[in-house]
Amino acid sequence: MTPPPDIVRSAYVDLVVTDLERARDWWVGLLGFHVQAEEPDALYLRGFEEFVHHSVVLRTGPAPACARIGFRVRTADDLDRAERFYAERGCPVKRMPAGTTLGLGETVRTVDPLGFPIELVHQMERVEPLVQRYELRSGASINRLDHVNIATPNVPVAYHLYDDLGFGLSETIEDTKTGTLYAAWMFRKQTVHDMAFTLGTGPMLHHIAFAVPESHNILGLCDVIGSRNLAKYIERGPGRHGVSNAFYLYLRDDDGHRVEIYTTDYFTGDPDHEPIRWDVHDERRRDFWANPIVPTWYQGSVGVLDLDGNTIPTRDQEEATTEKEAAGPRVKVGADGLGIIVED
Ligand code: 4SX
Ligand code: FE2
Repeated sequence: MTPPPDIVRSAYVDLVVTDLERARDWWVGLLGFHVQAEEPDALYLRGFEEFVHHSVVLRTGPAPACARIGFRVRTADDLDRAERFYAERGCPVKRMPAGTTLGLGETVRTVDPLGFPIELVHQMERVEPLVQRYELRSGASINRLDHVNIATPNVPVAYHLYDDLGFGLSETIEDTKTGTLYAAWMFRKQTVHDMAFTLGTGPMLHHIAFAVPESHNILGLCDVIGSRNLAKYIERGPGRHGVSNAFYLYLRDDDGHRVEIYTTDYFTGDPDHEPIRWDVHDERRRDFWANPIVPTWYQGSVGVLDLDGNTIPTRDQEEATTEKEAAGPRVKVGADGLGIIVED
């Protein structure tokens, strides 16, 4: 096995939207993303602390989907390592020449063993810093892409893949008695996560999260949403996460893409950093104030596309299978084992 590519961070997502002007009103007009570039069928967006071309591409298409999840790698050689890493695992791999996507150099595209379309890039176009262009900020004052959360029917398999890719583990939700792993948060950059895994029907994109400066930016966005009578877009929160300690809000756009606004998690870069393991029965794990989580948050996700743009079929979440669990009530694990309990 070759060494994995040196992934610096999760860097971008390419999303399919069904009405680009409606999406612009939401992503730019309401949330406050900066439009770096536009084409007749695409918008290239970034936050104000991003120094490269984009962290989101919105492209018009027939049905909402996630076309790609992008990772930035440290050197051009890491693209070769990426090609070998995924090929060794039986994944289709395609090299795309520089400029295939506006703002990106050469990339490696694959569909990973979990069924997700992953793209790795080294060279990204550097653009004008906007960090202190406060007069341009609006909405939630979006700073940067923080993480991508994927829904997958088998979280341990996802954990092992990203462990092989050199990701660190920051937090888990597990049944400390049976050892069942329900969710995991993993990082390359030195924060709580670049990728997280939610147990559920997959492969599907669960959400993408953007860091904003402070919790008041989230509360301010909520007030604007209230004033404009747009509360239908709020799915969960605002609140304080147990896992990650971040302050959060989840929104769904008109196509069902789930966007988390996220702020003030913690540093994970010490060499002896230890993961925090939450028991699945701890009511504070997902909301530190123990507010209940709306069921749609566990259920709704958006499908992903293969290298030819076709929707990848999904598998349902797997039911708990350990011996101890089999002896008790049958538990559907999509809701961390608690929300939905199926009696035999
Ligand atoms: O719901 S959780 O508190 O487990 C959580 C969800 C923590 C951090 C996240 O980024 C997230 O999406
Ligand atoms: Fe998140």
